[in-house]
Amino acid sequence: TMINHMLGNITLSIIKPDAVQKGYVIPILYKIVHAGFHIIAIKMIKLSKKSATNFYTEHKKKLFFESLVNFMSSGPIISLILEKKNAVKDFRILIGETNPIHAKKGTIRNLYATSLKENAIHGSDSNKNAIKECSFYFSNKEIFFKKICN
Ligand code: RTP
Ligand code: MG
Repeated sequence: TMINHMLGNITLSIIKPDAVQKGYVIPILYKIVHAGFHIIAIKMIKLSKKSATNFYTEHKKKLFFESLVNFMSSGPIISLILEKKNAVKDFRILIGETNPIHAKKGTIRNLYATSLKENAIHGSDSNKNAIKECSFYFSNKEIFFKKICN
């Protein structure tokens, strides 16, 4: 399918409930676009506990899992598919370390995150997971690839 052809050039991002609630959506989107990422899909949704559990299933054995699921389902989020060469790697550089204490100056987590849990933004951690996560939030009809005619 189309999305599989984009392997290496797309990533899935989520502006998390803390950042949405604090009014950081526009400043964060501005930084993302300014860094050269193309928004090819976007939606505002509130995850149920069940969908948050499914999305973070790889972490289900971790001690912080329940707290993570509660947080991610606590309010609206913005889900995004971003297109750029080397999207996954470059985006994780743009957002910074998971714990904002360790996030480099000027990164999104340095600017907008408040704690390890309320860390403002998500970015896929591998090209394979990016494809999986994009399909979790978006159907083919909701994705508008830049490189390819729609
Ligand atoms: P994300 O998946 O949200 O982009 O974050 P990440 O790759 O940088 O970090 P990951 O290890 O995948 O963890 C997912 C989210 O779980 C929360 N977390 N809490 N020890 C803790 O309390 C702890 N560790 C991680 C964070 O919100 C992290 O973003
Ligand atoms: Mg992760």
